[in-house]
Amino acid sequence: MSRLVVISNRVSAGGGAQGGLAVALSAALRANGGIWFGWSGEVTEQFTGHINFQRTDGVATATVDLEEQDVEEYYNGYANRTLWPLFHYRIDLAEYERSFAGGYERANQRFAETVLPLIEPEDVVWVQDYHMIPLGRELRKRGIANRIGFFLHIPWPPRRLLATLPEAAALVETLFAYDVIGFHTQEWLDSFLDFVKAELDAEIVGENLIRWQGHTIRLLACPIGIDARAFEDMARSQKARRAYEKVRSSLVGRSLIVGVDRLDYSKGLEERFLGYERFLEENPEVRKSVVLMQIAPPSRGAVESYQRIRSSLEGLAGRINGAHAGLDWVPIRYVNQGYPRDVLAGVYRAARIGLVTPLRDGMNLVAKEYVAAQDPEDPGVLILSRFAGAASQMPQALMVNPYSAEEMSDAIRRALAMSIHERKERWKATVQDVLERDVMWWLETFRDALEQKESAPEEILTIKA
Ligand code: GDG
Repeated sequence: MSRLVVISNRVSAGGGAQGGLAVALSAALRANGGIWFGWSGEVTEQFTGHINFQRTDGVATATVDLEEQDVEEYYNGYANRTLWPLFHYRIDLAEYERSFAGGYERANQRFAETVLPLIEPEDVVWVQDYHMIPLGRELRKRGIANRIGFFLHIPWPPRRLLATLPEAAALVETLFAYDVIGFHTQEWLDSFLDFVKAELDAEIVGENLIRWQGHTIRLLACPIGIDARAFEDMARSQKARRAYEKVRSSLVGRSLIVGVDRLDYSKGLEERFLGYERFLEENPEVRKSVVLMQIAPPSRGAVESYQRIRSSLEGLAGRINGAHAGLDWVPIRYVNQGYPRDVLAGVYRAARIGLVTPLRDGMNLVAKEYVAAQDPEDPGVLILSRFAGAASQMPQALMVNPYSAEEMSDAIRRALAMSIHERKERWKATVQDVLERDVMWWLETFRDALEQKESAPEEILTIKA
């Protein structure tokens, strides 16, 4: 198998506290050699392209520092204030600034320039996510003829929303430099195709196959998974059990509803609190028998919309607790910090309900982690937003529209009343897919597509005819 060169904004190889993606990519890099390249997260006065090489747990990494202006315009700017809100359907929050677009282009040119000497002729190159859409094009301009793939971890927006971005067509066209473009779901892939058909001069030459200036590009719907077996084991570990016991004893017999999300407006936290408030109001007889624990470690604090959501949530949690709490019960435990993964696993297992209600999410790994952490003899119920990519793989979850407080309230009531038989049936169907399509499945599926050279589209059409 060819060596793999992974390129992503941040590099997180090695260490015990990694998420599933880092575990899988590290495993692939360890097995076949290769290198993981990206931004160090550090700022330098003047960009020099100096590469910091490291080897962590057998994985080679190469990182580069960026200038303050790059970080402002590329990372805090175009990536997090333009593309992230736009791709999550929030054009009300998206900021369109030429300086952001310019900084994004410049940073991607710098990444391409820096990684170039590390790529060997037989390598396959895999670029990750929205920070680096034009990177493939920049590598091609510099003569790289290797197979290059791109995977988008966030949704692809509907074309009429995307069209609000001034340079949308030019940006999307840069994706044609790749050999394979991966999305989590068919829905995101279809939205991409929609835009291409309406706005760009490319031919659709087969199912999920595009031809542009003599080059064939394969589109792939390939949902990311978690390191499911390891997560299951983690949920039974001693540290997880300690967390489980601690949480359970603090509940004094009440049922726990858990939410775990980066503090981000796409995760629907305000709507979730309002849905829970509705449940409290509509169900006076059972309301004191539940507690909502929302774990929400802050993220992207340099961006104003993230500061706003933080204070708005604090206000909401305060208001709901103020209105409903009693001497011995507080309805929401709002925790603004992160925990180690094994502690999270124990908390998931202690929760009767996993409340995963993003307004829009490429996939959502918390839904899968919650399911993997459950006790097979007494599994909890997953309440899942129909707008998360994960919904397409988890039809046995209780599906809700996160914009509807009433639907959320109904789902909580239904989950609390659900018989053990129904809980087990639903959980079994859901966990099976979580285990089968885990993160290694995702990696291998994408990689197979990337390694496989397309036949010329003319041949494909002939065969079909
Ligand atoms: C993007 C896409 C897509 C959360 N709090 C803590 C903690 N976490 C971990 C969770 C989970 C991860 O962070 C979050 O993953 P999500 O998938 O939910 O969301 P994003 O961060 O927005 O990720 C998303 C993903 O990329 C992969 O393609 O699914 O749609 O938006 O693993 O457990 N981890 C620890 N402590 C915490 O307090 N250790």
